[in-house]
Amino acid sequence: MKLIIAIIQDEDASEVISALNDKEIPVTRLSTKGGFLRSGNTTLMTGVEDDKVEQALTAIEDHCKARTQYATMPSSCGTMHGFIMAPIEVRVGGATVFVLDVEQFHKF
Ligand code: 2BA
Repeated sequence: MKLIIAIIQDEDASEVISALNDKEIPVTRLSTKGGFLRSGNTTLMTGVEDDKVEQALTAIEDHCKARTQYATMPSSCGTMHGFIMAPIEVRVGGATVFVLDVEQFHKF
C-alpha cells in the first residue's frame, strides 16, 4: 500500500477529488499554505493499494494546471532607502506529489 500526498492549487481541488472518487479512490483534503508564497493551497492524502497508484497519479496530473502568480518580495534597491517591495512572477506547479510506502494501515 502507498500513501500519496499531493500539494495542489485550491482551484483544482474539486475536480481532482471528483476524479479520484469516480475511480473509487478515497481521499482526505487538507487546507494548507505554501511556505514561499504564504498563500492557501490544498494538500490531498490518499491511501491506495499498489495497483491503483498509477490511476491516482493520472487523476491528479490530468486535473492540475500550472499557473502564474505574482508575489511581492522585499528587494534591495541599492540606495540609501534600503528595501522596496518588488513584484515577482512565480510559476506554481500543477501538483507536487510524494508517494510513500505504508508500513501499516488500520481502520478501527
Ligand atoms: P509555495 O512554497 O508557496 O511555493 C509556490 C511556488 O513558488 C513554487 O511552486 C515555486 O515555483 C516557487 N518557489 C518555492 N520556493 C521558492 C524559492 N525558495 N525560491 C524561488 N521560488 C520558489 P511549486 O514548486 O509548484 O510548489 C507549490 C507548492 O507545493 C509550494 O507552495 C509548497 O506548498 C509545496 N511544495 C513544493 N515543493 C515542496 C517540497 N519539496 N516539500 C514540501 N512542499 C512542497
